[in-house]
Amino acid sequence: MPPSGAATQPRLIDFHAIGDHRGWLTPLEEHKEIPFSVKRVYVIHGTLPDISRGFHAHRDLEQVAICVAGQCTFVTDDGQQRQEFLLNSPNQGLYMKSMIWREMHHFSPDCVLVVLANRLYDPSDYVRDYAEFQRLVQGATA
Ligand code: T46
Repeated sequence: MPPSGAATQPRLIDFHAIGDHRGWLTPLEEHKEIPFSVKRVYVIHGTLPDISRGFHAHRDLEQVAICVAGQCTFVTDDGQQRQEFLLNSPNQGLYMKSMIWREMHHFSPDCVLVVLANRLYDPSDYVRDYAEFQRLVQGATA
């Protein structure tokens, strides 16, 4: 049996890059490399020096974040455990399910972060207050 909560922990997914004499191609298909149907894609780029982003959770959203150029770090928090992930490869994606607090730090100037999501943009899905996030996750496990 996996430890309680393990299924909802963020995790890195390794993609398979196809190489030939021209370089590399990394295919991403829904329900294959990406564990959900993709409804939305957004790109974070040109992040200014010493800027951090995120600082929220989502009530009902699955996402895979892929750093296709440069690097940045993600700090994730499920209310009990904080984890840090370095994203620095187009061949790896960070998979996050709902109710994971996330912060993004240490963007390199060339960082291009592509995020695939299973739902359209909905501002009401965001939990931007950390105390409220803690209340919601603790309520869910009580
Ligand atoms: C997340 C992390 C990894 C839209 O209009 N449509 C969109 O699909 C998104 C994602 C954002 N926006 C608007 C909302 C704000 O006016 O773009 C602006 C910046 O969004 P936000 O401050 O939420 O960006 P980050 O970098 O803090 O967070 C983003 C995602 O919003 C979030 O879902 O998980 O990247």
